[in-house]
Amino acid sequence: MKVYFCGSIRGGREDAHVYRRIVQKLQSYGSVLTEHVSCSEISEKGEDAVGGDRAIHDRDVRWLRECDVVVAEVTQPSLGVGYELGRAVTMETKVLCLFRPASGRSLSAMIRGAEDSDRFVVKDYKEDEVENVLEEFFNRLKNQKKARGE
Ligand code: 6K6
Repeated sequence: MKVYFCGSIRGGREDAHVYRRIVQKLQSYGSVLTEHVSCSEISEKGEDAVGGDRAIHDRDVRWLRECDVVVAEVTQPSLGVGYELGRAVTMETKVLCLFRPASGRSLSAMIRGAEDSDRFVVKDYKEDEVENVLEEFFNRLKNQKKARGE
């Protein structure tokens, strides 16, 4: 299973510790293509990659095409994460969005309103529930795949 994890970089790094927890759990289900999003060393500048922003964009879109599932932490608003989610919807990839209401923020209607409880799932959670929420989602995903004979 290839998992694409989305989390804010230039949108702000306040939730990096939550991203680390999520990526750690996701690694028990398969390979996380975007592990770097959870690195504590990355600043809000988003660090330069060889080839600059074009190379980052093109590699990430290629990984989005390759992955089996997208998991996004959407509490910290990020243009990049919103863009990735829009691309994932067009690719008909399964998406789980995780939002923490305790942040005091209100999730964008374009994310909350995309929920269809099948391909695009939005889940409100508390930080200490994160592993259980992922467990539940991936168990359901596994059962759906089994039912389809995949
Ligand atoms: C190098 C090492 C760490 O970061 C870099 C360079 N920057 C990026 N590398 C990879 N993916 C990126 C980078 N900047 C943004 N993204 C993608 O956009 C990630 O997959 C995130 O989910 C999302 C964050 O977007 P912003 O708008 O918050 O930066």
